[in-house]
Amino acid sequence: QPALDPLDFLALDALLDDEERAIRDTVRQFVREQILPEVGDWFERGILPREVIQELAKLGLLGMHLHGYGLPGASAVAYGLTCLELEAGDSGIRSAASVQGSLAMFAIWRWGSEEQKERWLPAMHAGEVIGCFGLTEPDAGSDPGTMRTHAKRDGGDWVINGAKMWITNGTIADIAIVWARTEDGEIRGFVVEKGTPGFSAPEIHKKISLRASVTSELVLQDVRVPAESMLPGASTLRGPLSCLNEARFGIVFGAVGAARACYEEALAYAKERIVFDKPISAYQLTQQKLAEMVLEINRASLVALHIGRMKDSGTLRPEHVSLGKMGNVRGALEVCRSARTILGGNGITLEYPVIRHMNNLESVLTYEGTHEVHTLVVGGAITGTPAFR
Ligand code: TGC
Ligand code: FAD
Repeated sequence: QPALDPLDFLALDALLDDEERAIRDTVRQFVREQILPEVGDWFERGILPREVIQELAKLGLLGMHLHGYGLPGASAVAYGLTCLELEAGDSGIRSAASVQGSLAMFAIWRWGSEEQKERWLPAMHAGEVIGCFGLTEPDAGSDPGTMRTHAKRDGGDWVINGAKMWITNGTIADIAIVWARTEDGEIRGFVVEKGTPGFSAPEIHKKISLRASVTSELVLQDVRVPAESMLPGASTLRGPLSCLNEARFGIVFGAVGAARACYEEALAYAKERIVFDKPISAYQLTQQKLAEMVLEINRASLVALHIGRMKDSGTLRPEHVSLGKMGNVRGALEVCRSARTILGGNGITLEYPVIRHMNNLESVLTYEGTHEVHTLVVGGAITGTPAFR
């Protein structure tokens, strides 16, 4: 019998096809060569160099799961594996890709006019235009239906007023998809270009999570945009929520990447660190931690892969994605926290990736629907009784 692979305990690699493995390996190599040597420093300095997004574009990863308009049309599983490998680098890198492809591009791809699609999608895929997605507001996060940002018709234009909060890529974005309520109570999406008078995107500082990611406010004061900048297909909350399904799907996979990175580090460390004359990997308590990590990573990988196959076969529902996000992000946080203890004092420095991943996952637990929101989505689905209100 060949030895068990500690990095693929259940031999899940065999569940992927050659193309999926090839995409995964390409992204994994990119992360090893171009992200891992730098990302601790970016995290410490609180920056995400714009060139990183250009590199993601060169690999064809931005909007890779969409088709038409020169987009690759990759499978959901291939996109998921890409998110997994990017997040094994840092949640901020996966965020950059998922905001561009699953939120900003998807909003235009799903709800935009032909002109909007042709104008923006190829340029966004090429990384020439960076997008952000503004749904959350200072007083409307889990309940986006209470948004205050509003758009008023004025001749052939719309005039938008309001504020968005916690918007990934806001400050570096060339266009923002801004969701606003119209006078007749609809929820509409608008493409707002950087430089439009009255529009600004100041960066949010002092974060201690997702530091290798730009997070911003969007401020809109009498921002006048032409009628053609409105996405014609979406008129209710279903518009933005449909985009969230896409990004949440990426997180189901991505969280596994963060967990795997912490487990790998903890395993290597445990085998080398000598305490009381033995490697700490030889102690039962450490082995229990490592065994629980392997269990969680394999369980989460199977859930992610199954959800990916459901998406590819057209049977995936938003409630399934909620279950996946709920379980996989919580599980990844447990893995990372446990890995941190194995590293002892070294577990709290950026010399090792573990506390960076652990802190990042606190954002991942909250954004794209909090753990509680997804719990209520699943609870509502199994009982038939919505409990949000
Ligand atoms: P509810 O009355 O249930 O629904 C309103 C309309 O939306 C439809 N809908 C969905 N459509 C598609 N996908 C889904 N998942 C949907 N959920 C609901 C629904 O059918 C209805 O459509 P229509 O046309 O009949 O009107 O809505 P509600 O007001 O009760 O709220 C439901 C709730 C709480 C689940 C939802 O609002 C929610 O998901 N809240 C969490 C908000 C959230 O996730 N925000 C994320 C912001 S973006 C972000 O965090 C990016 S992080 C990026 C990164 O860096 O990676
Ligand atoms: P709140 O909605 O105020 O929730 C506070 C607490 O109350 C949470 O624990 C929540 O689960 C709980 N709660 C709420 N309702 C209930 C209930 N019915 N029952 C029980 N508990 C409940 N948004 C965007 O639009 N675009 C982005 O690009 C984006 N990027 C982000 C990046 C980062 C780093 C972060 C941290 C956030 C980002 N967000 C973005 C915002 C994110 O989606 C919101 O923070 C999230 O949806 C939660 O909203 P909130 O912060 O207002 O919390």
